[in-house]
Amino acid sequence: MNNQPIGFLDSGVGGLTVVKESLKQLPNETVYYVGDTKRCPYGSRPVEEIREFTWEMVEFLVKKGVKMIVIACNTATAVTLEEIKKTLKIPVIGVIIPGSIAALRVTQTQRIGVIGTEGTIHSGQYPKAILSKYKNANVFGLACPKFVPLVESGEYRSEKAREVVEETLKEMTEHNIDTLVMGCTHYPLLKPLIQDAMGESVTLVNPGSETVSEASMLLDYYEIPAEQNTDQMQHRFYTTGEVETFREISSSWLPLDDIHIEHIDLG
Ligand code: I24
Ligand code: DGL
Repeated sequence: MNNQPIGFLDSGVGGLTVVKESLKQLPNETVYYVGDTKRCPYGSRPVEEIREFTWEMVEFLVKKGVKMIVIACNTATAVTLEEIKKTLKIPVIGVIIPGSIAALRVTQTQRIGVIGTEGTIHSGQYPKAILSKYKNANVFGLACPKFVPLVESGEYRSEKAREVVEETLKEMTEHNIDTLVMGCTHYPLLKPLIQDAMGESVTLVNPGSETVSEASMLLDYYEIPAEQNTDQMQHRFYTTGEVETFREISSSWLPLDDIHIEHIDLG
């Protein structure tokens, strides 16, 4: 048993989609979340910047005494997971391997699409993870740089959003895939529009929820799950941006009242 928190990190607020899964699948666990909202988005930044910023968040969480780190951001996972895993003594997981395993689990044709930011798609980490488990799979990547701004504009249910999603994914519909990995924290919010654009025959995979399932298994493997939820557990959210904006988004998204949010400076 280990009641220390699990650390989640993300480029901003998108990783709250992963935290929501954690609150559901791991209700005994305390969440410490750091979101680099001031420097968000990471998706189109140079690899060197993504590395540096991600390391700053990792070091912050390690100092807070977390027992495990979940890199909730696909872009940060793509660029840094391997070196962070090698360097830290605590377990570190990213969203790409669990998302890839889930894609192979659900596909029947081994024709898999992956959508994400430019950083994630250009890294080639999703095809690498999928092909390392099944070399005859066909993996089709597509960067969708318009999707994050669409969600962050708050208009992710609008007619305009539907048009942007449909137009962007047109190319993906030509590959005859049966499975599509939503390889970005924000895309689960666009799920209904993505499903409509791809058609009912395509199964959508949310790497965030798969990652929390993997975290759950790892907690058991290392014998470090928290004991049955005591009322003193206190989730903490740290943002490099404005606390009030973070509060609006997190309180409308997460089933928590009285969210503890602090501003921090990194770098
Ligand atoms: N959703 C996201 N980011 C935003 C937003 C949003 N504004 C409205 N909605 N803003 O990401 C990001 C830029 N901010 C961040 C805070 O500091 C200042 C800059 C997706 C969030 C996924 C949990 C729409 C919205 C919302 C609540 C929940 C979900 C959602 F307001 F999409
Ligand atoms: N969190 C990022 C991801 O999952 C999306 C937002 C960004 O570009 O920073 O790739």
